[in-house]
Amino acid sequence: MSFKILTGDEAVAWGAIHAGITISTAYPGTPASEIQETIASSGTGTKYVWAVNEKVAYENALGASYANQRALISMKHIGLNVAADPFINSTFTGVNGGLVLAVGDDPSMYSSQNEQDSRFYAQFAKTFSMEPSDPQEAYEMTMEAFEISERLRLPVLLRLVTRLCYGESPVHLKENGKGKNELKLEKDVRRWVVVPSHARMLHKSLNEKQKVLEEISENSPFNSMVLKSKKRGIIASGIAYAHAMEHWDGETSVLKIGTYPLPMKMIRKFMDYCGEILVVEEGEPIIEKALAELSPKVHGKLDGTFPRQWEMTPDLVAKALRLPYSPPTPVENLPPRYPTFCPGCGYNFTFKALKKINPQVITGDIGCYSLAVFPPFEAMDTTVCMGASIGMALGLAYVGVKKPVAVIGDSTFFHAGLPAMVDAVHNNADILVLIMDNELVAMTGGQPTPASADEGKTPVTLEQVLTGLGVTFDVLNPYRPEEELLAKFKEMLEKPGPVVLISRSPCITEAKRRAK
Ligand SMILES: Cc1ncc(C[n+]2csc(CCOP(=O)(O)OP(=O)(O)O)c2C)c(N)n1
Repeated sequence: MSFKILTGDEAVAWGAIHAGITISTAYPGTPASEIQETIASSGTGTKYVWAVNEKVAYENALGASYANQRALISMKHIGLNVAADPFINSTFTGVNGGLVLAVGDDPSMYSSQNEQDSRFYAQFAKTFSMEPSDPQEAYEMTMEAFEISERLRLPVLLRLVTRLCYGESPVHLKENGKGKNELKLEKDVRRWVVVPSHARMLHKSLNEKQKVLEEISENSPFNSMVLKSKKRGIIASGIAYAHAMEHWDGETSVLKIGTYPLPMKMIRKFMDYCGEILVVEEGEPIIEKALAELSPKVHGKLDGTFPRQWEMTPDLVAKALRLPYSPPTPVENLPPRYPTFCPGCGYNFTFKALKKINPQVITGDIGCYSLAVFPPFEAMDTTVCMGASIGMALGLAYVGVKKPVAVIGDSTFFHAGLPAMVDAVHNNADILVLIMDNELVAMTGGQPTPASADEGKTPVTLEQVLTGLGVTFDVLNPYRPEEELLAKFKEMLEKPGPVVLISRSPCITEAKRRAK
């Protein structure tokens, strides 16, 4: 045993390494990117792949699992919307080598477009999920998740949240992890080819597995109960359990939940024992809803004891327990300060020029350039999800809006913009696509894009892709005088049909980091 101070993300990475993974696949997204970064810098030589998007990352891992290898996939919560298709179908096919999907939820949306709760996805896909309450548990659960995955032949979802991902605590590590599985290709088309006749049988067997999932949950060491006061009990899960324990009086009964499907026998026993029950959970009232059906003595988000949205905090727990707490002090009389681009970043000049051009509508996308919505630029009308800039510009053009401008980053273009770009060409749609190319994924910490030549990779450039699509394109240097930028925008906007302008300026923050 050795001992290290680790964040939740680091603990998951080390758990996976010690569980004998052969490969880790990911697409960056806060708060989960550091799982893959930890594997990359672990010095263990574990193969890691930054895939073009979450769907491909998931499929990479599923392929490895098919060959009996253990694989970890990591992404942020909304990434699972992109990977939902293979994730859900893989609960039908099942897995061979252990497959663990670590998903970082972001309550309060510190760096996200929504605060969806990934536990729903595990429920929806009818598979097992685990929710660590601290980095030690994140490490142990990750290792156990691989065991459960191989036992059930199902992918296991590890639900993480921002506080857990970035919070640090001491973790005891097992020195020698498990060795790697033997590489084996055992073909079984009745499982792995989900044509309807096979899929019907697979759904039946997935339903039959549910009892085993429940038994594992019922007997899991990650669920535990302290029976004390008969009057009052707390049921808490994940990081919310840690918040609840900050205020534990030593008398209140406590049921800690770490696995799903919920250990209902344990819960019933606890509910029979206790009077009033407070449910403390991060995200949606999933546990609370299951209990509210059993008894009216349950309090939480459904009866207004806690807010329905935003992050659970130790203060909210203290308030619910009628203990002293310190509400946040409102900051008054300060002028609003908007987040903006780094000084010297080429985005400053491109958006200044675009604002002067004043197109009828600018559909935006997700990345550093989303900040163009704020003053002084105010040059973005929509930002919905990755890739939506081009898809929505198409919709606008189809109904007669004049030359919509879609603004999208280089990584986002590869991730989800490409299919819409294919449609743009196919439908000869009258749009301008402005690709903000800073040669990496800046928003999430500088991960590579498919155009990167790092570590012996073959760069797939924007120019290659656009040439292949046969679309008219040009490259803009945003550091040129503004008249030149304006002239280039005007020239491109006058061209009929879909046109692309690549505004290229390497990320200045990354350049500084590399220089150091
Ligand atoms: C489905 C999904 N996956 C991941 C993310 C996290 N994320 C936010 S912006 C972004 C990409 C940014 O890269 P790029 O488009 O190149 O723009 P840049 O930040 O470099 O300007 C990512 C991966 C997300 N918001 N949604």
